[in-house]
Amino acid sequence: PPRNSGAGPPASGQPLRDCPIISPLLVGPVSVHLSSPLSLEEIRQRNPLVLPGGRYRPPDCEPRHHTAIVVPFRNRLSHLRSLLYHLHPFLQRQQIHYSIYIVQQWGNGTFNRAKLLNVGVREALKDEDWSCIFLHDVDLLPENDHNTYTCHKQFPTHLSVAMDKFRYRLPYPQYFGGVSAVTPDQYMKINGFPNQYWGWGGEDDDIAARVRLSGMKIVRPPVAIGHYKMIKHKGDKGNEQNPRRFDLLKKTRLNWHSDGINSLTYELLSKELEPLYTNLTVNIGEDP
Ligand code: UDH
Repeated sequence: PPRNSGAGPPASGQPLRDCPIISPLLVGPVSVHLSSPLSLEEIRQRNPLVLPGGRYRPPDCEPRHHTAIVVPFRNRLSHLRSLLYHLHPFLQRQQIHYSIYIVQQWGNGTFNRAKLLNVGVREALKDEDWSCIFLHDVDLLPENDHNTYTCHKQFPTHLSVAMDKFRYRLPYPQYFGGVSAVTPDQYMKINGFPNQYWGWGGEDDDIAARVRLSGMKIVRPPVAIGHYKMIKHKGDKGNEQNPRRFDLLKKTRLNWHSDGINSLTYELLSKELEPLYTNLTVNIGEDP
C-alpha cells in the first residue's frame, strides 16, 4: 500500500507517529491587524481542516496535547470573528488537538465571567478527556506562536503576560486575567472558579488567590513570547464594575471551598456545533 506522505489522512490501520515536541510549523512573532475581520464563512474557507464545533487534530501526526479553549461571551461578534481568524491557524501551527467553546450568557442580566468559565470547563469535559483547558477572553489575540496553548503538569499557567494595553508588561505580579490555563486536576484542586462575581473585576484575582491557597503557584512564559494585542472596546452594558469585588476578595480564603465547581448550578439552553466553534448558550441566573 502507498506510504502515508503526510499530506492526507493515514492509510487505515497505520498508526501515526507522535508529533514533534516542537512543531516545525511555528513562525514566532506574527503581525496581528485588527481592521475589519472576515466573515465567519470566509474564515471557515481558510481553515478547511477544522471540523464542526471548531475541532481540529493534526492530520499527519499524533498530537501530544489536547486543549479545550473556553471563551466567556456575550454580544461581541466582531471580536469573535477576529479571535477565530487568528486562533485557528495559530493553533494548527502548534500541532495540537483542540476545540473552541464559546460560552454565551443568555439574557440581559449582569455578566459573570468566572461562572461562564466554570460552565465551559464542565461542558467541555463531557466531550473529551482534555489534558488542558484554556480560559480565553474574546478580545485577546496572541502575537507569537511560540506561546504554546498547552498546560504545565504541576501548576496553572498565565499566558497573557504582555498585553499592548499594559505596554507589554504584567500590570501587577499576581495578575491572572486575560488568557490562562489549567489541567482538569489543577482545576479540581482550586475548586474551580468563584460563581459570585457579577459584573466587571475581581474574579481573576480570586482565581489567583485560589491557586495560592491550594498550595500551587502560577507559571508564565517569558515576556518576549507572551505578547497579546487587545481589541479596543468600551465597557459593555451589563458588565459594569462590581463594587463588591473588594469585599468578596477579602473572603476568598473563607469561601473558596464552598463556592466553585462544587456549588455550580446552571441551565444549558443549547449546544450547537458551529463550523468554527461549539456554541453553548447558558442561563446562569442573576445576581441575587
Ligand atoms: N465579555 C463579553 N461580553 C460582555 C462582557 C465581557 O463577551 O458584555 C467577555 C469577553 O470575553 C471579554 C471578557 O468577558 O474579553 C472580559 O471582559 P472585558 O473585556 O470587559 O474586561 P477587560 O478587563 O476590559 O478585558 C475592560 C475594559 C473596559 C473598558 C472601560 C473603558 N473605560
